[in-house]
Amino acid sequence: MDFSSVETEYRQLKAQFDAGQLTEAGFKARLQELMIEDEQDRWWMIGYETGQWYVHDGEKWVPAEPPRPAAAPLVEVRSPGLPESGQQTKEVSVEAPYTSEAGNAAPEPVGMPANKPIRPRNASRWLLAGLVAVVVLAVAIGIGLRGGGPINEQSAAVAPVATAAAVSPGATLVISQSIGLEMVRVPAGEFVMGSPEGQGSDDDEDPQHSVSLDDYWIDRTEVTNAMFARFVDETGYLTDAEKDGLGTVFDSSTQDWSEIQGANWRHPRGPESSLDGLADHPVVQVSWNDAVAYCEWAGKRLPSEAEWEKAARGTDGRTNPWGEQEPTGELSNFADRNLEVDWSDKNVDDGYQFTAPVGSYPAGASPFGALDMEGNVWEWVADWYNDGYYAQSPSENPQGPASGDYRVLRGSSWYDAASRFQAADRFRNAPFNLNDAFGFRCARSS
Ligand SMILES: [Ca+2]
Ligand SMILES: [Ca+2]
Repeated sequence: MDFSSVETEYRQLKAQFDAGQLTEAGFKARLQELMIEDEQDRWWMIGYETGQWYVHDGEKWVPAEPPRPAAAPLVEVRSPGLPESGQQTKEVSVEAPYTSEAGNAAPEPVGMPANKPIRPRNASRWLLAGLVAVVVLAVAIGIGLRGGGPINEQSAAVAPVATAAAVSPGATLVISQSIGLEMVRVPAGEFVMGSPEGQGSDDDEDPQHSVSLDDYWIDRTEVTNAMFARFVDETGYLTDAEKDGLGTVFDSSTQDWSEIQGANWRHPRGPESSLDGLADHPVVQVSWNDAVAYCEWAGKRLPSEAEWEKAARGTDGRTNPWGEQEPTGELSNFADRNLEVDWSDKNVDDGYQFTAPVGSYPAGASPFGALDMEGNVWEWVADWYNDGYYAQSPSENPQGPASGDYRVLRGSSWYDAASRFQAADRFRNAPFNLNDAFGFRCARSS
């Protein structure tokens, strides 16, 4: 991508916008994707109204001409052959994150797209409107602060209130937040991570090793649609699925995953589906990027892979949060008789074909009182994935490899066979991938 390519794309997007084929939010989101970096590591973007180039000087966006031979001025073009809104070509091909062939097999992640740039932290979408809008917004924010806005989750999270005793042995505190989400505290200390050689479902779980972690808190359940909606309402955040115009949905009739136009967190099973009745179900169709954005807004972060596993299986090396046995209809939401697939257990009824309301299986709580650690939805964690990482990971507070192509997911889902359920099981996917079985929960240091 170079400056002239960005200008070409800008002109095409502008024409679509003027023709009503692209919403303002969609236009801004697409332009954000077009930010580029020059040889001096400075970021450049085009203002959506002005067509003017802006460069980020480390503090703010300022109008400037990009460092290249003088180019033709930006002119508005109207192309007769523009695609319909929602069908624009996109650079990133989001393929089905995994196949259904074996039900409990860890499928190969899909290929990587061209790298998306890491934006400057304060490159918010409203900057696209230009400096005037920035000034207006800054004034508005100032007024809002002086007026004392409502307390948001972030401020509530800073001052947690102890409200309940342990729900099971080992859980020491539960904190409540303003929107009803509880976190459980996991005390500092060692636990057994991974599986002995030859005993894991894949060979990326060995060597089994002892890991010591500092104190931390982790959400008691997966993040719900109601909680995610509040984040979006307050921030105007657009998820990767919304920006790309499609999500990935499991189709029981084909027992496979399909890319569906219009599937996103608001329409988890495709454009005809809605969140009606799903407020307390885990949010899905969210990428690792989306999960990170939510947790940051909430004043939290994603758990490390080690933090997730300790919260799930405690310190005694047990196989599942509740102990050694495979899941039952009282312990977890997995591929039971409600999901018509070859690998489902037809003798068990856990009550749900797809997601279940979070916290539906209190008998399946982990030793620290965390719920849904196995089943319901897969959960993104912070770490990059590397199948050999356990042979070299530090014994204290491991944070995962320094880089990688895939991020780790943990905990299995409504899609997975009971036989897959092991708290040490590791899965991975590209950070922009998503489907209706991927969700997350957040953590924070004590
Ligand atoms: Ca189920
Ligand atoms: Ca889960």
